[in-house]
Amino acid sequence: MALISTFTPVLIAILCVVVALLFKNYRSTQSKETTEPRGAAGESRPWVDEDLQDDTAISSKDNEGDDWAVEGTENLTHVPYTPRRLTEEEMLQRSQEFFSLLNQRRSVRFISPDPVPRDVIDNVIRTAGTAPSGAHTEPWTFVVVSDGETKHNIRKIVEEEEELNYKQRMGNKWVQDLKKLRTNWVKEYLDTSPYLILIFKQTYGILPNGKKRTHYYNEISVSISCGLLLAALQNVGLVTVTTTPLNCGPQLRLLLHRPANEKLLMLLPVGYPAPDATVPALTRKKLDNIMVFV
Ligand code: IYR
Repeated sequence: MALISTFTPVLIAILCVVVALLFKNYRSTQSKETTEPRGAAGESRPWVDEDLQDDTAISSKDNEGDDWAVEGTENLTHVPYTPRRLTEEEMLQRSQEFFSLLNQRRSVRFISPDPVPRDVIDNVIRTAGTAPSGAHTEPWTFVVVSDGETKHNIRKIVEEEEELNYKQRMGNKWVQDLKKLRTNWVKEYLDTSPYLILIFKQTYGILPNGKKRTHYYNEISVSISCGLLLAALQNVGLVTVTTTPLNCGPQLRLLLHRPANEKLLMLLPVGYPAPDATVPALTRKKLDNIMVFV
């Protein structure tokens, strides 16, 4: 008894230290879980933002090994960047004009076969290629199709899959939600448009030495470039409709002889609107509904 009471303070002290250590350990695993994104298998992936994960995110483990290039050894110079600062009046005017221009953009499904100058197409693609990209990897390929037979083969692939999409894959609710847009699987614009632009995301790059190059955030990078492309088309008075043909990617990739690292992200038919083109009378959300100012 006497022995126990002599050692009681020591036992309590040891107990306190054990509890404190357990608590500290628990806290550090908790904070790791909230700051470090994890992959499906639970492995840590320091450069993948959970919110920006897409099917192209490659785990750090897959990214290692002899196949993959390690970059960053060469020294890239940094140069001054000093564009002229606009006056506030110029800013206001230009922001209004740019909004007005882009606010007139509509998705148009009736496209005229009238020819469009090739140089204009080259310039809008150049513009799309100015988009920012993960680690400046520029992970995009823009396939521009003007050949009639290829356009028709694209149409056959898309219509065959879209018919299945509408009838089987999309489900009643989706089809019902689209009724007001009057879309269906018949895509005449795939024949009539002077150009089809198929935008592929390169899920990884291939260097001249055959090594693979990680294309960080390739999906969001290519999506940004598509946004710039839409703005560039609007700027020259051409129309398009953003289409993401469900289940057509692999067949279109093979038809266009694109390599396996490229995945179809978007298909844009491009041209002038047909003289009898119509669009649904949609309105846009007001600023109050899309902006939260803190
Ligand atoms: N891809 C189909 C269906 C479709 C889906 C959405 I979401 C749209 O906004 C419009 C159409 C099609 O192109 O018809």
